[in-house]
Amino acid sequence: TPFTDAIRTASQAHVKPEGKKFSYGTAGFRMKAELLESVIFRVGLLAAIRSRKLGGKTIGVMITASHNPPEDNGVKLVDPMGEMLEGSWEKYGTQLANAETEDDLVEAFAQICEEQKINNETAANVVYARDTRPSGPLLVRALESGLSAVGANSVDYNILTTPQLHYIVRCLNSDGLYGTPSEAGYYEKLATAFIKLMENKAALGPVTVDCANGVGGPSLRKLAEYIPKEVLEFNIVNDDVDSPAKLNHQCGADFVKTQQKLPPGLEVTPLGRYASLDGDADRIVYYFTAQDGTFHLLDGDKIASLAASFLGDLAKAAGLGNIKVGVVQTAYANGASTAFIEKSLRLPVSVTATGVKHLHHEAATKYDIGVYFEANGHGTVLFNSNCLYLIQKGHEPKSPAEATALEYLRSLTDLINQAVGDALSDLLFVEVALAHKSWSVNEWSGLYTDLPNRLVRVEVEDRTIFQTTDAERKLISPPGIQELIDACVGKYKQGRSFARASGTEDAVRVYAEAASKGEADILAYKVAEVVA
Ligand code: NG1
Ligand code: ZN
Repeated sequence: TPFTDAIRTASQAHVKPEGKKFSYGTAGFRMKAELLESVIFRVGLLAAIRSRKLGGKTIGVMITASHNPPEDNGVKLVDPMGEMLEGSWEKYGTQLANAETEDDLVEAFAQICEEQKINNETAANVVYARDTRPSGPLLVRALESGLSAVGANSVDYNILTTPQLHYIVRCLNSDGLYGTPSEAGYYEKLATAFIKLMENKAALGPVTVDCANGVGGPSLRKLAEYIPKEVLEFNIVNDDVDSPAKLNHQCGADFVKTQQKLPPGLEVTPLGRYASLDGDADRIVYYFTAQDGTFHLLDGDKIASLAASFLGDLAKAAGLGNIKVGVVQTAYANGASTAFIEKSLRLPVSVTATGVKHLHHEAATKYDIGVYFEANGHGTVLFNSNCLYLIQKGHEPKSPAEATALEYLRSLTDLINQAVGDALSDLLFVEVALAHKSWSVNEWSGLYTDLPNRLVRVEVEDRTIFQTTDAERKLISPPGIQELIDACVGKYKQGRSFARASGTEDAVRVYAEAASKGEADILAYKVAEVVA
């Protein structure tokens, strides 16, 4: 390729740690930041190839390690419509990252270009951003060095939340139809839709948002400037991005979801609304304390249930009774949420493998309005083209009430990030749903009661032997294990349990739920023993 010499020279400044094996997984590349420099340099090469393959469409590169500790970092590619990199290309990321020498690297680059029939004269366009981690600037330089070695045009968007970069990528590839491709354009689009949706709705009182001391803090502060206090007041906490050690430490969405408790130091008023973002602001969970002080979590499943209920009602009110509203979950969704959506809301639920790309794909292809959320709070709502057509012009409202509901739906398609799960967009969406239903957190929480559950991490010699089927709910290998798990589950009322290899950590995860907390714990430990 014309870039052989440039790649070879530039690569010498970003040497691969010898013998280290890298893999582009569900979350891209993620590890201790000091191991990442060569990987990110090579991701620059991959981003350029991907852009050329797609005729010069803009590709995004996000440098973040989300909810992981401050000393970690990571990198992910964003495809033109703001989606995760197409799965079949992940192997190229792995291939480039693992090339041991400069010779191996130029050869791998040439091989991928040949396999994908890349015309290296085509322009390559790449945009990138990073979260607030201290390792970010150095890694950005490695990325820039990779991009320039292969002649890519690039724009640095500096510090953004992950979903903001996804938004910008989608804007850049949508001829101005999705929005203005800038950080300010993002705030304006969300705030305009939000203010419209909150017109004539009673104020809810302030919402307190724990920003995990990550990039969500400064971003939410800027967003809040576009929203009058009378419409919604934000109480922003844990937004110290100048003390790296505080990032995701004893705060944030992952802490609250896994520990099922308040972030220490948070002052709470009973029945107030509290939310926590993760370190790159693509996940959110809500929670509150009752009058008696007990903690109640409103996780991704509760958000999905609220969203499905609200949107299902709105579609009917708009006279769009034939629109197919559905919910996509993973095996980690609480069984009580699935039962609520199917039996009380009478809406279909699909279950996919873990990893947002699977949920996103299912929601986009199976439903007109597809609500998808992981239990940990990552998710969004997708409106397909049929639905967008009906909402925008295809459906003639038959009454003023239908016209109003249609108008609401139109604003919701602007409020809800169509590219990826987005904590800031989800935050505003939840506030709208509660305001429209005139619900307090109590009423939202009361949609259903979570089944007690337990998640256990099991260290095993080789997690790759754990192969699953049925959306990861059943093991097909090692042989005989699933039968043992079934036997354990059979002993517990409302028991459900499964084991699968984590896609992001070197471990097997065991999930169990049952009628009581004690039983869920015992079931989880019994199944963990079977797996270990
Ligand atoms: P793994 O490590 O494959 O279980 C975790 C989360 C996923 C998803 C990914 C990507 C659980 C049980 N798993 O996946 O939901 O968020 O990380 O970040 O929470
Ligand atoms: Zn995240």
